[in-house]
Amino acid sequence: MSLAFRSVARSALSQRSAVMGLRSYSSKEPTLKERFAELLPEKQEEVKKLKAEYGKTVIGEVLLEQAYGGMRGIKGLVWEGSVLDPVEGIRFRGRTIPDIQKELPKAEGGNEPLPEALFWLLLTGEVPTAAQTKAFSEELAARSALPKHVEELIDRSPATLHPMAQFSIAVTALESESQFAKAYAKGVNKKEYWKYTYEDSIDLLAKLPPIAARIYRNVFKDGKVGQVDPTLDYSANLAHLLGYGSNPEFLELMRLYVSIHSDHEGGNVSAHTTHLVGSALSSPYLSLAAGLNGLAGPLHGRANQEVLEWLFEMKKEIGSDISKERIEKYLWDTLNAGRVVPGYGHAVLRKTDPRYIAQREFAQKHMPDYDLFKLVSNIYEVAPGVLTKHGKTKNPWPNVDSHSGVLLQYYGLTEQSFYTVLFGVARAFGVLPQLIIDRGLGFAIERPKSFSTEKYAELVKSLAK
Ligand code: CMX
Repeated sequence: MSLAFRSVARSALSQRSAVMGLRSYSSKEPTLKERFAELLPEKQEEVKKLKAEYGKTVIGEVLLEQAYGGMRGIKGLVWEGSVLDPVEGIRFRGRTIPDIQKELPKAEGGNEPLPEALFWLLLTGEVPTAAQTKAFSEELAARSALPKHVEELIDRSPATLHPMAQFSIAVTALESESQFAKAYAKGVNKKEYWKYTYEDSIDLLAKLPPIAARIYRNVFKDGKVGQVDPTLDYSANLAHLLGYGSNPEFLELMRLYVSIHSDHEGGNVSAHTTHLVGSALSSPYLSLAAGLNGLAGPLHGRANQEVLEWLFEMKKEIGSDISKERIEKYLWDTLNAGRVVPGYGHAVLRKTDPRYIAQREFAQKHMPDYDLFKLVSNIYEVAPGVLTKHGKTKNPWPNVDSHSGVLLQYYGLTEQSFYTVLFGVARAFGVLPQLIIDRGLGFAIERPKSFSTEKYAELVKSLAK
């Protein structure tokens, strides 16, 4: 961390202490990197002890159908930031979405959590103070400049290239900036890996809004992108760069959106891919780019785009008749055509996704009469019954992607092929803390065992005897 930034952070801390009449923390309250460094030895010890005492304890069994079924439910990953309960949904370091809405620092006059504070929580398990959060926002703004070659690469991408492909290319090209790759090439001691992973991760997080906005402005608008404002929080800067910064409600939406899309434990495609690629000691840039390529799939993050396309097709077909009977027929048409209902179902969840609920509550507060919201609400009343009757999906309830696009449409961000990029910016808040932890705890390169069908057949027959 640069000395210049340290002094900005410290001065923000002293201002807060002066305002609140508290003792001065200016030389005491640690920065995120300092706090993580303080906590790491204890965590390393905890993991070492756990492995020594229970390393040979059996933690699960694997059925043949799981090997052929996307490894669903097999325990084999370590992920510190969040755990997903099938019924209750996500908890970030033990906290539900309403908990983080209550406990995490907010922007002045705002109600939604600041994702910067969530990043801190995911990395350390601790809620930062308002001053620490502010200092972290300033640090991110200070690190946001893009190298010229990355700007040029985005500018040269054809408008017909999907925004997610452009996003992945730009993040990959940031590899030129990797402090981890440079330190590794110089033969740095492995105990120091996490420090370079940290620096790359914070730089990368900082650069995502200008990258996302450049893609958006190039593909859909006039190609002009504003400057990051060091006085604004991360989500406000993201909104400003995209061109929607003048609406305070949209700023709040971005804070909520980035927070709830950040982390969803380790087994989902984008999180697992980032973690897997990082395990080969690829830099955070290459690791996140790999994760983004997975997020771009229609069964994962791109479902937020698919939902809108499906809603528009439905509107074209059913016109103004958004009665439950008409919606039910359209749902059956989708299913009978051998398609999935986008935004419904989940590999782990077995109830309505609390991320859906949080967005629904936001809509009820800010856009109760919006026609697209009414349509989505009516679908919510009908689709679980239809999917249950259809009898295939294990979870007939809506997931996060079912609602996010409607909120963006309301505020005028109508280009749905961009929506997964916003998800990608948010996902970085979940997967980068884990990459830093992975290197801090010295996790091994991932290499599970695979067999051919012939070999599995031999194995199960011999076990069945
Ligand atoms: N509509 C129709 N059929 C569905 C369905 C849906 N929404 N969800 C699951 N099914 C089907 C599956 O395709 C599968 O069919 P086959 O047996 O013919 O292969 C069957 O039901 C069983 O699937 P499952 O065990 O319930 O679900 P999976 O864990 O395999 O898949 C998911 C989970 C999310 C990919 C799936 O529910 C789906 O395709 N949903 C629609 C796409 C979507 O919304 N994705 C976003 C998820 C959240 C995110 O990652 O962002």
